[in-house]
Amino acid sequence: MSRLVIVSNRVSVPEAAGKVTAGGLAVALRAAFQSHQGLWFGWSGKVTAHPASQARMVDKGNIRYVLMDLTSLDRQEYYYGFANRALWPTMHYRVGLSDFSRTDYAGYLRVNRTFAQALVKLVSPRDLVWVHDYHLIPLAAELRPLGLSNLIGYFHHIPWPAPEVLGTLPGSTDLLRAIMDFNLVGVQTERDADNLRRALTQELGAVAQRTDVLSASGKSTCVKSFPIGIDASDFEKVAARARSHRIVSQTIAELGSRKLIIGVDRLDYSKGIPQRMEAYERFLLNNPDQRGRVTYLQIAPTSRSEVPEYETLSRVVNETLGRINGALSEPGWVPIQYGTSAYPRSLLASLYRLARVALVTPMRDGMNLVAKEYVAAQDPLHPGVLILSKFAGAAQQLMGALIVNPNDKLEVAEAIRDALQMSEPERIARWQSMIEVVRNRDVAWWASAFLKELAAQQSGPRGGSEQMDPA
Ligand code: ADQ
Repeated sequence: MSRLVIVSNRVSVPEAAGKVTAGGLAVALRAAFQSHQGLWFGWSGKVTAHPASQARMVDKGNIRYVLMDLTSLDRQEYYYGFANRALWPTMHYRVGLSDFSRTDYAGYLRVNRTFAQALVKLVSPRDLVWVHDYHLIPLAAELRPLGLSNLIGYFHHIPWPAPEVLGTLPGSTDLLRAIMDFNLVGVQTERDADNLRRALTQELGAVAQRTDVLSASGKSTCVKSFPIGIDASDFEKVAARARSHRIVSQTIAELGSRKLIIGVDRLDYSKGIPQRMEAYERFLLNNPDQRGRVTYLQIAPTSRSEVPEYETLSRVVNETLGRINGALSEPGWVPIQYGTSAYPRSLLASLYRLARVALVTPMRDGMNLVAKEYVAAQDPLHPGVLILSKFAGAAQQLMGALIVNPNDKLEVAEAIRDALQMSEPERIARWQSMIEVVRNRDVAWWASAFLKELAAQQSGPRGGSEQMDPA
């Protein structure tokens, strides 16, 4: 069997990740290694004045972790700058927040080139190379001129926006050209795949060879959707275990007969946290009998706090929270409880199971694993209700959720009311339809479907003659 080489912005070595970090990517990528030996290459998370051009290696189990350090300028330009201040907002349709800088873009390309130069020495001819996420879109285009003709796949974890939106970002046509150097490009939903195919056709004049395969300038690439999943059976098991954690017992004691509404998200403007708090406020204003009968717990670990837009978001969330709690609290009851800690999976699973309603209302989201975790954590005899944004990739799969437009606070408020009033038979029927998808399309399915499709692509310098662009 061919070796697997995974490349992602951050590499999470099991011991180094001893403390809990928010993010399902590490779990997902470890699933990919279950059936392959291989390498996991990327940034160590460390910044040094003079990083070595050779990577550091750590062997654990069947994985060799290969770690690169960055300079502080690299981190500023590549990571905080182009990836997180230009690409992230544009890909999430927040064009107004996108801040393009030519210097940051040059830094982004420089880090991709440095990674390619270090990586090329480590790849053997039959290895499958799988690159992850928007930090590394140019990586295959940097690897090809160094002579790497292996099959290279790319998975895009965040939304791929409509061509008109992507087109607002300077450099986006170059990124599309770079996409053509991957043999397979995986996205979360059919909508994302359609957006990317349209962009390749409109901007590069790519021609469809087969339904999913597009060719341009002698290169061809396959664009397909592979909705990412979670380790459903493990999550179900963890959630069903006794609730021994102090925070869980305290939550149960404090709730009494109140119903729990839960939100769990990285503190990111794409997640719609202030808008969600205001929708909950609208629910309380429209249903005064519910005051004191529900508690909304929002867990939102801080992320990317060095990026100015995230600092602003943190302030807005705190102001919104303070205003709502100040206006609506009563003796013995606070409407919204808010925490920013990262929690172990088992604790999150127990809290999901306690919650009658989950509010997963991002303004845009590639998939949203919290929605799937919430479904997997439910008690099959007394499941809760998922309220899910139509703009999360998960909404394409979880039809049993109450699907809402997060921009419409009244609609979300009414969904909260309906969820709290929903009969048990309806909750069970909706949950059963969702758990089936969560189990059948789990993370192992996702990794193996992608890798199977990658291995089925044609290798060689860039496709055989039948895939070449006739033009
Ligand atoms: P994220 O934007 O990080 O991922 P999401 O898919 O919801 O969003 O994953 C978040 C993960 O972090 C979940 O596994 C959740 O349990 C965990 N998490 C959240 N809060 C936590 C806390 N307080 N403590 C511990 N863990 C916490 C990106 C894309 C998504 C896409 C994923 C995977 O933005 O759209 O679903 O990648 O492809």
